[in-house]
Amino acid sequence: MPRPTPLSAAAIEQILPLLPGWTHGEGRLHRTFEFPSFVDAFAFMTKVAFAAERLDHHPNWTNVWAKVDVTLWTHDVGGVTELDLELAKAMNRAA
Ligand code: H2B
Repeated sequence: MPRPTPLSAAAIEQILPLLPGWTHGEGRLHRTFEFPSFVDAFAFMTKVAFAAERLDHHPNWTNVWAKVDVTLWTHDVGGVTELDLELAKAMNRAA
């Protein structure tokens, strides 16, 4: 399958209002999700795991108790692509 191409910083900034909570910098998208409990955070991560598998695109994330810190980029092209936007949308839906 052909790999997507990195989006320009200007294109990402234009799309960002459609992705509440996400910020952009240095070729990455970032959002911190906070939940009422560890179980809620883990349920979110489980939902997102299935979405990530469906997309064949996976988040870089860390979980500390009820917080999930997410950074998205497309590793093999070294920037943000449509796949990251799709995964960010899926994460907002899951939260
Ligand atoms: N996820 C992310 N974030 N970046 C990638 O480049 C990537 C991925 N590559 N998930 C996928 C898997 C690739 O390894 C498979 C073979 O398509």
